[in-house]
Order: sequence, then structure tokens, then C-alpha cells
Amino acid sequence: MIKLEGALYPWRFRVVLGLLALLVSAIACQIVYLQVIDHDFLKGQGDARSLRHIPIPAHRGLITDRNGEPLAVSTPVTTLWANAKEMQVAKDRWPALAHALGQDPKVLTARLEQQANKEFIYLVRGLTPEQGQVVLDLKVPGVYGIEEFRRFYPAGEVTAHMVGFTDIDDKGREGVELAYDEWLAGVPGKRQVIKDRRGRLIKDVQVTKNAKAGKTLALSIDLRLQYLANRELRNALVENGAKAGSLVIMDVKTGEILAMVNQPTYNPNNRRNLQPAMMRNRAMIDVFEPGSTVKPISMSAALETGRWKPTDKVEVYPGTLQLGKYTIRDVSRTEGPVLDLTGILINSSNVGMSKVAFDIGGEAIFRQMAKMGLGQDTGLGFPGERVGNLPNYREWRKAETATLSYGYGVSVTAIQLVHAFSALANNGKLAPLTLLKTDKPPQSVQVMPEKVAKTVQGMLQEVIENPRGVWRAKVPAYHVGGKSGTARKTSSGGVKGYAVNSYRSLFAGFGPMSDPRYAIVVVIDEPSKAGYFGGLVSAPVFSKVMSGTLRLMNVSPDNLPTAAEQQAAATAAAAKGGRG
Ligand code: 59J
Repeated sequence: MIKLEGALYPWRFRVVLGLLALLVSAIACQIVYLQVIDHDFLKGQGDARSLRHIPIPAHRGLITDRNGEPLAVSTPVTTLWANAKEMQVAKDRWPALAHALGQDPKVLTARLEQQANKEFIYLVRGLTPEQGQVVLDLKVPGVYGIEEFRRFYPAGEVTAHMVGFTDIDDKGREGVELAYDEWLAGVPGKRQVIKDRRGRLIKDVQVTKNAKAGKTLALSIDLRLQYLANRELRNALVENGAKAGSLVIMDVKTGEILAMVNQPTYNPNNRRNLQPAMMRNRAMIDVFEPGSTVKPISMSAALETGRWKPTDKVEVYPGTLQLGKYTIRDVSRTEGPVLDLTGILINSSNVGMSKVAFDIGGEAIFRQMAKMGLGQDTGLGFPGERVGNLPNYREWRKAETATLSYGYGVSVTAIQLVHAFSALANNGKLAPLTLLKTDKPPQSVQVMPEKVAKTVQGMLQEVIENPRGVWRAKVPAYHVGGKSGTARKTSSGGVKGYAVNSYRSLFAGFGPMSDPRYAIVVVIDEPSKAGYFGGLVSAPVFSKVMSGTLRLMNVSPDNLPTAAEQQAAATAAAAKGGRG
């Protein structure tokens, strides 16, 4: 015990003691404050240095065709990364690592030395989990793995434009992958882990939020039809030396797109050396003048006025019609000086069509085309989709009336054209377009009287089956209807804005005539070999694709040879066989 009395300078001792007491109580206060009152702040600060949240990737939804065939699948992959700083302690392990990664040891060493102070570099992305585990099992200091998902497209180039693709971070970038990104993406989860100062994982604490998987998306397309359409379109492009093309198949009753293909295309699983021209979903993002393929629509407007019937006659002689300094021409009329309305379609007479148009007026044709969706928003919201253009005029002069009636001065997409034809096929009812599989009956709109649609159906069957018709569009065992078109392409040079020597060959049609179910549009851009007429280049593609479609969909033939005809054919074959 210290005796205060005995101290040499008692007052000094008291001062020091007092100061010490003050100091001790100040420290005590601070401890109480930090431990009791401000406890959360410090704990937070400590945890922030060691407790981390790492994202758990969400499984992206599957995209399938209408029958459940996978079109886009997410598979788990392992991505390997390195803390290069940390790796410097075990350089002797690098050759083994390089070997396991299948990389050149010299290249890897150079890279790790060059980036020696980086705490995060990718070693390799997207290995199978098994491949990744082999490398991780080497336990090379500083090498880590993370789980990710990678998208794979089983049908490759056949569905590329429709399905689109995701980027390396699994976000939709094109096509349906982009349009329905939110539906497909899901929500990533969170996992809490403890890491040390250098970011090394010490302990997996808990999953704080489960990843929510994305939802499956069933498209309206039928992969079998998609393959068929792709094959026939590709062959036609090669045969005709054409630049590009599109083909669309639609179910006219439900509004579903059953196939949509374009050429050129690309492999979405390997996107190196991609050129923009390959990526275009032309059927929705390229617009063109539909030319004569819209004549049936103009005809339906004429029939609807009640002023015209299919057998009414129009003089088309001499195959030209002068409108001021502008001349309307028929390119290849094969019949006499007078044609009835069906004859105008069969011969694809621009003069005859124009004369009908003058009688009913441009406005009537404009309204019919607009109702059927030409140059109108489809409502599909497909990335990059174009609306085209259907002009209206306060006063319809003759030149505008005529050119609209046979398909110029209006621009459309292939999907709009097939949509318009679907209304003719579906007895005047237009079902809204969809790229998704639907079970509900569609909210169709009657865009022309049923009787008018049926009359046009008969005329379009004549266009194919008449002796002077587009026989190349015929389909064995079925009756089908349709219309060809050959349109000069617009160009900056050329005559009056049209190129002299580049064409677009078109065909639009539907079948079977007994109960039309499928509409098909074929667009072939700049055929450069044998010929360029729609009836020559695109009609055979229509025939093959329609034939395959009717067969695959198990549609009963409505044009089988009669028993007598079969008998005659068999007898002829036997006679031939006997001789040979
Ligand atoms: C045509 C046009 C261009 C634009 C003309 C095709 C016009 C026109 C100005 C000349 C080839 C050609 C607005 S042809 O589609 O009439 O499909 O089997 O490009 O007429 O006025 O050397 N189609 N095509 N016309 N323009 N302007 C025929 C026809 C059509 C066929 C064949 C032969 C044209 C029967 C096109 C087919 O019906």
C-alpha cells in the first residue's frame, strides 16, 4: 500500500493518479460505446472484410418448338479464373496446370508473369463441369472455379434467326432470346461465403437467396417444317444463284407461324466470323414491294364493292396503258385482247388490274390492304422488325391507284404478306399473328365477306391449275391456290428508281383448297441464273414445301386420281413394263 503521506511530492502524485483515473474511465466509456452501443457498425465493418455475397446464376428457361423439341438449352459449365498475384508462390505447378488446361506452358507462363499483379483473370470459360473438376483437383494455389450456364442451340442454323442468341453473360441479344429475355432469364440467387484478405474462399456459409429459374417458352414453330423449309430454300438459292431469301409457313386458323427461315444463315453455337448479312431475320426485318402477289387482295376489294364478278371482262389490248408520260406494261400476257378477272390473275396483267382499280378507286384498295395488315404493325415486337409502308392519299390519282393495285409504292415484310394471304385462305377471317404456341381460339377479325374470300380462293386455284397457269406450284394429290410475282428491285441508279437487272421472285399461296389450313410465302432475292420470274424460281419451292407440310401434318389429300384414272395409269405402266 502506498502511503500518501510518505510521498516526496504528494500533490504531484495525486495529479498523476487523477489523470490516470480519467484515462481509464475514458477508455472504459469507449469500450462500452463500441461494444454495446455502436456494436453493429463494427461488426459490419469486420464482416465486410471477410463475409461476401456471391451470385448463384439462375438457370435460363428452355426454348422449345411446338412439340417440345429443344431449340435453346442451358447447360452448366465451369469457368476457371485465377488470382495471378497469389499464383506467383507456386510457379513450379504452372506446367501441370497448362497441361490440364490444354494450353502451351510457355504461353501460360508468359501471361501469368505479365499479369502477375492481377487478382482476377479468366483462365478458360465454359468447360464441362467434369473438365473443370480435373483442373481444380490439381489444387494449384490461386486457381478457382465458378459455375455458370451456357446456351446451346440444338437446331443450329435452322432456327438461328427465330431463336436468336444470348451473350457471354447469358443475356438475350437477338431474336426470341432478346424479345422474351425477362421470361427466360429467371432471377439469380445469392450465397454468403467467408473469404480471407486475398479473396480466398474459406467457408461457404449459407444460401441467402435461392436462384429462381427462368420459364420455358414454347414457340409456334414446328422444327420438322423448319428443317423442310430451310432445306428447300437453301437449294433454291444455290440453283438460282440468288443472293438471299425467306420462307414463312403459317397456320391460317390459329395465327401461328409454323416455320420462318432465311438465307443466308449462321451457326449460333459458333459465332466467330459472323457477317451481319447472315444474321438478318429477313422475313420480319426486310421490306420489299410485293408486286403482283397483292393482285388477289385488290381483286377482293373489287368483288366486295359488288360491282365486279370473276367473269367480268376487261380489255387489256395492246398490253400497255399510257398515263401521261407514265406507261403501265404487261410483261408476258399469253391470252387475247380481253381478259376476265380470273384471266387478269392468271396472266398477271398489270393493265387489266389497273383498269379494275380505276373503277373502284385507290381508297378501296388501300383500305383492304390496311385491314389485312400490309404496311401495319404486326404487334409481334420482334427485335428489329419493320412496319413497311402503305401510303394513303387525300386524292388518289390514276398513277398511284394503278401502281398500288399491282403492288408498287407499298412495302411489306414477308410475314405481313403471309398474314394477308391467311385471311383469303381462312374465309376472310384474319387471326392475329403469333410466334408462340397457342391453345386458345384466336380473336380473329372478319376482314372481308366469307363469300368474297371463297371466290378469290377459286380464282387462285385457277391461277395454278389453268393450262396457262403457274403449273410449277402444283402439289401432287392436293388442290392449292396462289399467286406469283416478279418485281424489279428499287435502286439508286436504273430507270425511275428501279434497277434494270435485279429482281425479287415471289410466291404466296395456300392449301388444301377443300379446307385451307396453311399459307406459305417464298421470297427469293436476285436470282441470277436460268431466270427470275416468280413462277419459275419461287413457285417450285412453294410446291415442295407445301407438299411436305401437308404430308407431315397428316392432311387428307383432296385431289387423288379417281379410281378410273388410277386404273388407266396402272394399265399404262403395265404396258410400258411389258414392252421394256
Ligand atoms: C416486271 C415491275 C416495277 C415498278 C417488269 C418484272 C412495274 C412497274 C413502277 C419487268 C420483270 C420485268 C411502279 S412478269 O409480277 O410486271 O411472276 O411469273 O417490276 O411493273 O410499273 O422485266 N410476273 N411482273 N413489274 N414494275 N413499276 C410478271 C409480273 C408480275 C411473272 C411473269 C412475267 C412485273 C409471268 C414486273 C411471274 O406479275
